[in-house]
Amino acid sequence: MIATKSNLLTPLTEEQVAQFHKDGYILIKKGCSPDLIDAYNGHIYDIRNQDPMPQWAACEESKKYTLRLFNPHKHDSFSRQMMKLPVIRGTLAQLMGREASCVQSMYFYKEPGSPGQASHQDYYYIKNDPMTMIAAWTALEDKVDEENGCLWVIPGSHDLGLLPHGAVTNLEEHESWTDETQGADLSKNIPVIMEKGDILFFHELLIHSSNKNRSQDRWRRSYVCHYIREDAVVTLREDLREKYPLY
Ligand SMILES: O=C(O)CCC(=O)C(=O)O
Repeated sequence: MIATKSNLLTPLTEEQVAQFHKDGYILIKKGCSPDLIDAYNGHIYDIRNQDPMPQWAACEESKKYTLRLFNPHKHDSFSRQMMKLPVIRGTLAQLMGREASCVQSMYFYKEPGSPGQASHQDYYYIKNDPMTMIAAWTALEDKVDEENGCLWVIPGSHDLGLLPHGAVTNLEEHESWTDETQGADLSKNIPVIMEKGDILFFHELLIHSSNKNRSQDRWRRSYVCHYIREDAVVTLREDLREKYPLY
């Protein structure tokens, strides 16, 4: 479905809410305008193009535009605005039955040749109570597909509960420092092909992953934020306790 101005705060139909609960995810096409995304990509580039880089974004010179930038929403007002786009706020409120708060953000550069993330469930990394977490994954490239390392999901896998996670098995494809879901039927994985401005919402127990960016020259930038219901709390991660409202 396409978000229009009139339905930004209630973008989903009842069928789509039901589809999210059945599949564990829902894709909103053109949730964010391409102009805004171009401006945001330029802004993120400028952050690390400063000399010196701001303390919160500092990294080795050679890694300036690689992999991911953690929690820009905590330090950067443009990232906070992108975190609380009306269409995101509205979708989350419909899915959670109440307003959401943001607890984590990541800007992925995922440059050509860079690895993806092995299959996992987000709840494994971010325990929250009551369990209400949903991610919003915004595509920041004209095309995000199998070649440049799109997201893959196993529809309905959020109904399996939390599965054990262990060491990553395919280091050619995936980052080594994360953990991988064990016992999942990976033959059920499907790619989520997206265009600039599309936003994928997915449940904290949905098994998802991404592969290496195998393209020659196509980046796979994306902005991913994790939200919990406004009355919920992150329980174990001290670093993600702070909640950022969407209004
Ligand atoms: O975008 C990716 O490659 C992985 C993102 C992801 O798994 C997540 O945000 O939980």
